[in-house]
This record gives sequence, structure tokens and C-alpha cells, in this order.
Amino acid sequence: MSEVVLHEIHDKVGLIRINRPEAMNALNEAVVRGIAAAVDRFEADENIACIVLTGNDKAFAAGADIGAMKDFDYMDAYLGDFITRYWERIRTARKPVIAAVAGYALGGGCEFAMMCDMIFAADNARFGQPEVKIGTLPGAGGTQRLPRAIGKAKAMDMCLTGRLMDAAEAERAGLVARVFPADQLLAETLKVAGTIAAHSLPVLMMIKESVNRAFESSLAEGLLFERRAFHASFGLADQREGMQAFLEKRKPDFTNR
Ligand code: DAK
Repeated sequence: MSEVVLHEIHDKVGLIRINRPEAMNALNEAVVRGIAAAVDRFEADENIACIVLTGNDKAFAAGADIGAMKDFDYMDAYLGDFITRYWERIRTARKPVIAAVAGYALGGGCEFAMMCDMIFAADNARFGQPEVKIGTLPGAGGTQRLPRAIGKAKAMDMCLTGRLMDAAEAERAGLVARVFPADQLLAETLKVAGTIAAHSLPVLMMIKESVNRAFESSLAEGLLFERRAFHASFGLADQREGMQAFLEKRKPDFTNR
């Protein structure tokens, strides 16, 4: 049996690929556990400063594996805390994570992409929360992250009708940061991830934490958090190096300290 999750390293970027093409990359426990293990590995590797999560050209992931969950009863889901443990690992990653989405990102697939820090899409990408069509509702953040990303009106439309949104609409609506031709998605995403990873890792982590505070706090608290992180950056060798390099008109040599 082939590995359902593959991972490889491109310089300072860790790439994770979901690899269940026969099932449109449906997310069963092995896949979610494999993604979590790859994230653990890249988080522990101090040479890696950015992570990319992708699927194949037909599907990022068409949702949780319907066959694997169809016979669950309430107690199976509740007492087993249905795949929550591994599922949350992307959200708790401290390094930046980019989802590179081609083809379908549906249900849990769309939710997984939204747990990443930003989504880059191929022009053939289709996003959706179609759970309503199979008698259930989004269970991994769709009803919470989608309204934050695209507003209540479109989120309600997506979740109540189960309709799909193409890449162009997703970019207009703010779900997607950039759209690339399908055959260039991975190369372009790795290029951007490389640009990000060339910066100071602690600064990247402070930026990620600060942007995420915007969704967890009042504006005043968020501004205070940002200010403290900004002040803390004066304690970094990389901040001194970055400013010195600018003044000397050379490229900075960051040491992640
Ligand atoms: N699960 C299992 N198998 C799937 C699948 C899925 N979600 N999606 C596709 N497949 C399988 C198909 O059954 C088919 O298998 P074979 O018949 O060849 O054996 C194969 O992939 C190819 O799919 P199709 O023949 O259907 O291909 P089409 O091009 O015609 O259609 C499609 C592609 C993606 C539009 C269609 O397959 C589709 O509608 N798929 C289901 C989409 C869906 O309803 N997704 C939402 C599932 S519910 C949670 C975490 C996660 C979740 C909830 C809680 N916690 C942490 C608490 C998530 C829930 C969901 O995602």
C-alpha cells in the first residue's frame, strides 16, 4: 500500500502531500495522523521555516472519509473525539503553513485549507462545505472560519446550499491569497514559501502569532499584543542584522536568533 501522506524538503521549506488519489484525498485517520506527524517533524527541524500542504491536481481533499464515518453513532464520535487530536495539529503549528489547493477542497478539505495561514489556489480549485447534502454540518471549523474569511452572507450561502466556489470567486471573496495556473501552482507556491523562509524564523513566528490575535481579541488587545511583539523584536540579533544590512546596502544574513 502506498503512503497516504508524503513529505519532502525543498531547502528551507517542508512540503506535505496528501496522497489518496483513488479517494479524492478523502481524509481518514491515517491521513490526518500522517499530516500531524509531518508537521511535528518540520516544526522540530530548525532548518525549516515554512510548510506547504498540498494534494494532487484533482483534489486537495474532498472531505473526511464518508465511508469511514458513516456507521459512527454519537458516542463513537463524542467519546472518541472524532479525529480531533491529529486534526488540530495544523492549527497549532508555529511556523507559517501555506495550503496549495488544486481541484476539490470540500468539507473537511476546505476546513483543513482554512486552518493553514493562507491558501494559494490553482485556477481549477473548487471550495465548498457540502456537508448539508449528506445530512450533517461542517464539523472542523467551516461555520466559524468561513464567515471570518468571506463574510456571513457568502458563508451562509455556501453552508446552507452546499454549492462550490471556484478559484476566481474565492480570491475575490478573500478566501484565497493568490491564484496560479494549475500547472504552476506547486512551483509558484514553493517559490513564495522560499521567499518567506528566507526571513528570520522568530520574526515569522511573531508575525503569525500577531495576525492570529486579530481573530481572538479586541482591537486594543490585539494592538497591545503586536506592540509587545514589536518591542521584543529589538532583542533579536536578526533585527540588528536586518537593519544594519539595509544601511550597508547588502542582503541580511539571518541566524534565527
Ligand atoms: N469520502 C470517501 N470517498 C470519497 C470522498 C469522501 N469524502 N470523496 C470522493 N470519494 C471517492 C468516491 O467515492 C470515489 O470512489 P470509487 O467509487 O471510485 O471507489 C472516488 O473518490 C472518486 O470520486 P467520484 O467518483 O465521486 O468523482 P467525481 O469526479 O464524480 O466527484 C467529488 C468528485 C469530490 C465532487 C465527489 O466525490 C464528492 O462530492 N465527494 C464528497 C464530498 C463531500 O461530501 N465532502 C464532505 C464530507 S463530510 C471533523 C473533521 C472533519 C470533518 C468533520 C469533523 N472533526 C475534527 C470533528 C469533515 C467532514 C466532511 O468532510
